[in-house]
Amino acid sequence: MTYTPDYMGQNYQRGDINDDGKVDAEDLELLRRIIVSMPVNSAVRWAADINGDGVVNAIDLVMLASEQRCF
Ligand SMILES: [Ca+2]
Ligand SMILES: [Ca+2]
Repeated sequence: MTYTPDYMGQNYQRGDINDDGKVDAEDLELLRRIIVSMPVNSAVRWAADINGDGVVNAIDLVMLASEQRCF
């Protein structure tokens, strides 16, 4: 099953993984899940790839977390 945000088809903002218009702890939690195993479509994957290197991994999580100061 692929995660599809509520507002599919709109322009994604990098880091705003659930596409609700803000980057917050919910996006951080989603990014964690994507890294672990959650399948997502290419638009969501793009939004989750914070540093834009084509891979969604722990580096993106750290970058997003540091922006959110969650750690
Ligand atoms: Ca968001
Ligand atoms: Ca990345």
